[in-house]
Amino acid sequence: MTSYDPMIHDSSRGLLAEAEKCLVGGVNSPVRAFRSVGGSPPFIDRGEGSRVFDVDGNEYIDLVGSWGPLILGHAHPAVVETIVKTAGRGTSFGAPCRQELELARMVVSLVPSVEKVRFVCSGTEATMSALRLARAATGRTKIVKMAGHYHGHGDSFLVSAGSGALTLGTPDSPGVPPGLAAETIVVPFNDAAAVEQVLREHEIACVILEPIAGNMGVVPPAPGYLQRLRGATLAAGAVLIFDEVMTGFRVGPGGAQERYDVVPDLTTMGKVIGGGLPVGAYGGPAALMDQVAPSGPVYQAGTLAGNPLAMAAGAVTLSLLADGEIFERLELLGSRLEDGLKTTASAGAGLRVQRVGSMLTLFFTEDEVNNLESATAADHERFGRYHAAMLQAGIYLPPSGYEAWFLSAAHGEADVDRIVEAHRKALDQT
Ligand code: KE4
Repeated sequence: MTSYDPMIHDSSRGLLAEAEKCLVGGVNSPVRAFRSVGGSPPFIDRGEGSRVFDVDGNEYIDLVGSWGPLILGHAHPAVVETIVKTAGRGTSFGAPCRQELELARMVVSLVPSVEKVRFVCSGTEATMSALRLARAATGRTKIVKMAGHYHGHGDSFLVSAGSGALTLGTPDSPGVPPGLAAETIVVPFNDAAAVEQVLREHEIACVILEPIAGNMGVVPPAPGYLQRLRGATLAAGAVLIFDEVMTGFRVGPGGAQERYDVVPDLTTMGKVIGGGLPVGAYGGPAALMDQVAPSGPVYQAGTLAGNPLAMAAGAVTLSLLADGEIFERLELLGSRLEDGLKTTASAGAGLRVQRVGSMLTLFFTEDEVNNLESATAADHERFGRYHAAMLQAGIYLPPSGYEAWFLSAAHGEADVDRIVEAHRKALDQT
């Protein structure tokens, strides 16, 4: 047995060496290992507002925000107080509780497509469950996803585009049965004609996508693209699933579907909805959702689903977001950051910033990034060097050029100006 005493205040490097003995790769989610940018990940000791502090006492302006959930910033007083108060009455009962009803009512009132919702414990569970529901509701098995979109690690989603893109998928990870991967057809994002062709040639259960891509870097939908997918899926009897795990309550109170005024059949959610605790959700019209157990035959369950602690944290978070004022502030702050990143780059610096609200990505390319192919064509080697320089300067960026940077309500103009100053110096160094 490892005799490591967790109370020893070791350095990040010391802790990583220990962690690698008992945690796979020293982490609990691959991207945190910094493999794509190089270097060694700091162990974060605490967060406060727009800042995180590592075990070595370094302070950073945080643009990861736990990959999206912390739109209010770290340790928001109202969220912490709610968690403490709720925890004192018990953390989970495995029984109906008021808190899950309160959060459900908020989701139904804010998200246009949702009449009924089911809470789960992660975005992966939400998308897996929505997929099963779509297959059950249509009696079909084939699905369509977009190259470069990430929907969690469910087997049907860990699929690459087969040769010729419009053909059947091939596993993206060992362990995914080829027969299952073949039920997934992968097409380029922002190519409505490709989706329309697949819908003509196959019996499709659902089309699932990130309405604003965030997992190949931030890539907005082309004008009219979401509307065309809505029309084509309706005509084909296929379920349209908006995976709003990242965009839900991030780009507005009603998510991307409200921002672009396109109503999907099912919506998956996560991240912000848990206020920093583990929560996912899927929802849609009662006619569809009532096919899920115990109301219908589609089975899905979860020990900690709807636990009062996570529900209370989510409810207080959404209550602070519901009037939209925070999103107006985040739009101004996002625009200030985008302009700062762009204007400090000398002409021809070979970079591009793509943003929707408070989620943005800097790509080292001058070409528009509108799908996975163009995202991949950016200079990711340079991003690795840039990431290291920004970390050194006290700016904590996601350790991959294919991720979104997130601002929170706790960030201010001074934070943005500090980020831009560090950015200017980092460009000179890379
Ligand atoms: P989780 O199972 O990680 O809660 O959610 C999966 C998921 C589903 N859909 C979208 C659009 C998502 O962005 C995610 C998770 N996002 C990644 C980062 N982009 C989580 C970070 C990680 O994997 O460590």
